[in-house]
Amino acid sequence: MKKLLLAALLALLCVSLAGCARPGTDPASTQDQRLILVGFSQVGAESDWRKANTLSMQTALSAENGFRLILDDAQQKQEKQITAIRNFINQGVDYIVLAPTTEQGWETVLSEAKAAGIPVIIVDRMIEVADNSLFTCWIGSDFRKEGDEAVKWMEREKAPLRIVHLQGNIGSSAQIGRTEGLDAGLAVHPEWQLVFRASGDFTQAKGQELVEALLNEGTAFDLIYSENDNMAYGAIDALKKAGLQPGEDMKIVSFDASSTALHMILNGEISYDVECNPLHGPRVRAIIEQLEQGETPPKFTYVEETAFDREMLTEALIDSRGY
Ligand code: GZL
Repeated sequence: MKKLLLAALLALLCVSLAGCARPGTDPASTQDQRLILVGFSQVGAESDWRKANTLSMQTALSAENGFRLILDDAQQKQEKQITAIRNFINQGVDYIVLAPTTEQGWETVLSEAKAAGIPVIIVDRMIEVADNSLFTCWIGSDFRKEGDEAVKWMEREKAPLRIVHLQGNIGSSAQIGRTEGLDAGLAVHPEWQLVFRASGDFTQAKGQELVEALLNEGTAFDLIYSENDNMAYGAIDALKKAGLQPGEDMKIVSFDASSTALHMILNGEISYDVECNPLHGPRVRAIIEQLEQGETPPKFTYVEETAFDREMLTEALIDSRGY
């Protein structure tokens, strides 16, 4: 009899536990419902930086840390991000994380997220909206400061420079800020000349294509200002294919400071690389945990970043950086 009573009590306990779902979630599966459901709209997988950023988010927002992450890869298209956000709203996620392709065009869909009562966290690049209440907070980089850092190094060259400028996706904060930095440098250095400027979409293939075309046209230049490492890799491939030695025949300044690029600094191919730190996962996890506790994280958080030349680098330092 006692065993029967105990079994009945245990069964009753299991049923009541299964009922303790996160408010507003469908008690589909007991395990899932106690997890914080996060919809993450990611730009794409266009670069080492982006892949490191995605891995950082997946590692931090894991089930063992109390999250269920729904990742959407927008293949660098804003319209795909807008669709993904609407899907997240329909799925009733607890939070939306957006790594925006560009700065403009977010009012409508973020108003829908706000109307659904879903907090939106913006990571990496910035968005331009008239109403800042459309997102809860932003964490990312100061891209203008990154551009100024690169220009400071270029000034140390103390030489006339014919500059090839490989831009990232036009309209992204990373492109806007890094381009502003270079333009500010060009404005005060009449001995610098911009001989070419175009977008390589932050991809290695496009970076190589642009520089190959320049070399085929016989364009002469002393420095490539590449707004990310993957376009710099493409530029290096193009230079080597033409029998030129990057770092000798012309210098390359890049952004992101991913491990492959830092090794290219050690071998002399890249001269200077401004860090853009992609490891936002732990930062976003901390923000969500603060919000879960009813705390208010800062509206804007800039990530501390540095820059690297050959003198600063060792294999050990590169290995210690995590991406
Ligand atoms: C910068 C990030 C940029 C990287 C590129 O924060 O948005 O996008 O610099 C990436 O590598 O494609």
